[in-house]
Amino acid sequence: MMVLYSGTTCPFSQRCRFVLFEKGMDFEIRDIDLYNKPEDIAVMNPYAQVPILAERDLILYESNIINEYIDERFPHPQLMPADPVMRARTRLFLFNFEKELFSHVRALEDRTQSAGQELDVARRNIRDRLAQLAPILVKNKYMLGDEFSMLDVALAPLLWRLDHYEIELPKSAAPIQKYGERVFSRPAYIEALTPSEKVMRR
Ligand SMILES: N[C@@H](CCC(=O)N[C@@H](CS)C(=O)NCC(=O)O)C(=O)O
Repeated sequence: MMVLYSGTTCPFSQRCRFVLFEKGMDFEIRDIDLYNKPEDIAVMNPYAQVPILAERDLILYESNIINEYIDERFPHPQLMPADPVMRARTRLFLFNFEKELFSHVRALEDRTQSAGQELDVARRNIRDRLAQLAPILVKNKYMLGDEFSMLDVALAPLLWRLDHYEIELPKSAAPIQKYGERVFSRPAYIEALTPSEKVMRR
């Protein structure tokens, strides 16, 4: 059985929990206290971070890599597009999300360690980049069109935390808010939320 080592407030772990619940297969989630990490975390992941997925002798880390593996191992519903061109575009989008959005999430997750100015820069960068994505969601139900995909999984934990991170989107980004609600109403999304995540959003 797959075991996911997960942080109860970690947006990257949330991505993997979300995919596991979308697939509806057997798995175990082990909550890791990030302030008191068990030693085996650093043995499994040289960066000593969660999420980590363990299945027999396979150990994986990095949320997007874990999620692609789960998607290939349990193909229904398929979250990466079948077409190679769309698949490549999706990977490029995932890379851009990490570079332009989630690199700033790190500062906001580590609020006690980051300076006030650094937090403001992170908030501004996230706000501006999300506002740029809004036009895609004026017509589209999900990031890739009608089909729910890995891009929606990757983005959702950030959209869920906007209030928590004190990020206010401009009015022009209303399609992003609506899109967020659509993703948050999926049964797998709700099932994957931890009690600590449930209270992050009013
Ligand atoms: N790029 C990684 C980021 C994982 C990450 O930042 N995890 C944080 C929790 S949200 C962590 O384990 N922090 C503990 C530490 O760095 O000591 C991914 O996508 O999985």
